Amino acid sequence: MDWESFYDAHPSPSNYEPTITAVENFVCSHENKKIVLVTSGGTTVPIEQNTVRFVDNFSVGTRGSASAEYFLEAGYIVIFLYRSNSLEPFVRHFNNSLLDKLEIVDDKLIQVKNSEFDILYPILKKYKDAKEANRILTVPFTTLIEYMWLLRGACMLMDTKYSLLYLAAAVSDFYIPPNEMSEHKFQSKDGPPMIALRLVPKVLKAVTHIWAPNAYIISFKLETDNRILIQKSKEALKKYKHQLVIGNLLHTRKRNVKLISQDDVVEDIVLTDQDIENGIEIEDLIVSNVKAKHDIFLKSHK
Ligand code: 9Z3
Repeated sequence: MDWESFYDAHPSPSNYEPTITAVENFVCSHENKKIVLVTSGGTTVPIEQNTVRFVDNFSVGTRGSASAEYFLEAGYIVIFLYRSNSLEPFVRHFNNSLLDKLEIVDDKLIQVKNSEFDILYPILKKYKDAKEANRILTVPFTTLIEYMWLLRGACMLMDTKYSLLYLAAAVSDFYIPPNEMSEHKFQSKDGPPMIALRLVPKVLKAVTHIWAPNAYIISFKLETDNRILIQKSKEALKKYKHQLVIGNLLHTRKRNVKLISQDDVVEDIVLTDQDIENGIEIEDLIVSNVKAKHDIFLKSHK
């Protein structure tokens, strides 16, 4: 199925209109400023219409949520399109530990423990500053179909050279069309369910050629076999003609990525053990590199 038929066959999710209107208002309020769409986390593929079970993937949203923070620091306006319940910028630092950082003073007052202040303050300050200046919009999705609609809608609103599309979400290649799904929960008494997965159409070509041809576009390539990572990344660049592929391997993704550009240059970003001990995050280095590339792009597209 091609991408046009995919959108024809799968109507927009119920909350699509208000969500995309919010994106449009946000984009309009930041005209001619550098703005990035960060996609983050994995998509779910329901296997029953009344969904009890779904197919998911490993992504927890570290790449996207950390990158969104560094983009804000680098002066970008951020649209964070993320899988509901995956990691979010700023909040990610406290996901399971917030309650341990607080103490009850008396039955009218709760405060941050003294020992936690220096950790919490800078993060809370950046969060509040970004929120108060309306510099970040967070847009959740859960299913593959929700993601596909929101990606298209957001890209079409961001078709300018000031836009960076940073497509870090782990998007399923396979899905079950709703009309082929069982309506109700599978019953074990009926034996093992037979599930036929269909291919999800590749939409990157539509992103680069139709929806946002003027934007600076970065896709991510995930592999588990080191021997094919660079070759597959180069193939994607050739096929979709966008600006950059960031390649990574499942097990080393937090310490090594490769940036592959149209001129066939491969840049390696590697964190040492020392860097990791010092709390350096690879997304900090990725975002600085990407920002420099986007600045050059902007200069050459005056
Ligand atoms: C990535 O490769 C991201 O870096 C990760 C980040 C998903 C590995 P985490 O969320 O992981 O920090 O746990 N994203 C793109 C994955 C993807 O689906 N790419 C497609 C492919 O490789 C192309 S668009 O075929």
